[in-house]
Amino acid sequence: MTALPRRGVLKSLPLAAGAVLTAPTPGAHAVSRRRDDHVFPEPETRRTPPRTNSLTTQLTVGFSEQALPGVGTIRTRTYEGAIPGPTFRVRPGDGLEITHVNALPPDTAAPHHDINIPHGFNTFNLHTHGMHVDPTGDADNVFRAFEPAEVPGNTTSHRSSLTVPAGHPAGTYWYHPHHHGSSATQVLNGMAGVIVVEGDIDEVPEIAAARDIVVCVNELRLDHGQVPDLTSDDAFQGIAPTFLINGAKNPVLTIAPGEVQRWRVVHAGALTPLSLRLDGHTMHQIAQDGITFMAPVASSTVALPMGGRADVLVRGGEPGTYELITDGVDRPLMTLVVTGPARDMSLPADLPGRPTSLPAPTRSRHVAFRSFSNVFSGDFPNAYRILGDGETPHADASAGPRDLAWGRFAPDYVNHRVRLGEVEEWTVANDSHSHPHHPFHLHTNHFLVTAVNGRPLATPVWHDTISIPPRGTITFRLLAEDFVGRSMLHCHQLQHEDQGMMQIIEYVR
Ligand SMILES: [Cu+2]
Repeated sequence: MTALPRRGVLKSLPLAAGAVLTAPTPGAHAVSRRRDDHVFPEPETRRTPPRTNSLTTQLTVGFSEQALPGVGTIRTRTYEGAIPGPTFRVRPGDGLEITHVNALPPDTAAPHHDINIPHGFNTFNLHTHGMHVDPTGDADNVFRAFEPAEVPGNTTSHRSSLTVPAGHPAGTYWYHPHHHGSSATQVLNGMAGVIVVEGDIDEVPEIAAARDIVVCVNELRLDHGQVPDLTSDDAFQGIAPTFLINGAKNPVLTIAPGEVQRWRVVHAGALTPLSLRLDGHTMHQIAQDGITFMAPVASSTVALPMGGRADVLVRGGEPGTYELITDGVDRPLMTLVVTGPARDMSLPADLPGRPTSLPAPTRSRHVAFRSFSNVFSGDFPNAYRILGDGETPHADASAGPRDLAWGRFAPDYVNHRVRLGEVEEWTVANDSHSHPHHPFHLHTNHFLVTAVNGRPLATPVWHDTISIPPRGTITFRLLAEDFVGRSMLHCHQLQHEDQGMMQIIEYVR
């Protein structure tokens, strides 16, 4: 039911001397890299082959050159020479085996003595954002480092091996690098891709009939066709965001009057929250962060923090041209053209959603995201900290005044131990003096948001990422399940994360 994947890519060139970007992995779908302005671009799709239960694939990371419609030629770090990287489609119970080839040049930015000074811009790893999978070993383990070769032109190879649990929710997830010190730089280069877990929601008749469309929003910070490395706190300041949808600026999607489409909107950005509106249309949200609602929720605005996803149904209105816009960006992100013979498709009334209640909590925690401007000397003068219960005593005592170095990420300090099967209530505050946008993201388990600014929600909502209102709070219940080991919580303004706004949460039995 989906159009053949095509990409708006003219060419993909390795720029690291001798680093060869490989052809698509054997077994993956053939890819058309021919540019076609009349077809809405969609990322290449790689799915679990029929009659197997494992998707085996390769992701090569290198500098590549792409000519993007409406943007020009850019040179950035990419997965497989494309923005976004390929979409993976898997089912509950599947394995996901990825060979990562690091074809980036040697790292020149050696680690600083302070781990919270950005570094290692050619070192990456893999995070499967939102997925309920093992956070240790070769799975969704963000403590790993896939370093480049020391000799220019050589590559290194690394492996991820994940199992999607049999009961994993069907929905929309994504992957991106999560190496502390380089995650903001790499995501702003366009390193991100979508993961679709197929399952029950796809069999709802109205949804099965709808065209299934990935809408991946990448946010680049382009300066003369390149994205600067985060070598100072203001490296991206003064560079306007370039938002791409599936690698194109303002692509055109068509829909028939009365046709229902399902859009999997992924905010694969790092710095700027989205507030999405579609002219002349209501969006009927069916899932948040990969978790299906009990029934569609009609809204005129869908707010997505960096890292968040919303699955929405859109029903084509009167013939005409409409824009998908977000606050603070002059150009439309995407244009929707309603055209062609009318159809009479309907929206579902009920969905196989996850129940929005949890038992009463037996313990509580309070944490606060707090940032200050211009408190340190050097290129990184701002302090990005997480305080409250479990705060890190110090990440680096020599980084500045003890009170402001306090509360920043330390790779060996466990901030929270959370017991499987025990319901907790967390309150997360944003009491920053500066930098208003702090999306809270938890790895491995979703959480059930029950209140914002202390006001209970009529219907709690499952999230893995949520904006903490400036000077406000969110309250959620957490029931950790299935997986033990060290995992992460952090700010998904990734520049803040690279500079220390992150904690370790250990799930224990
Ligand atoms: Cu932040």
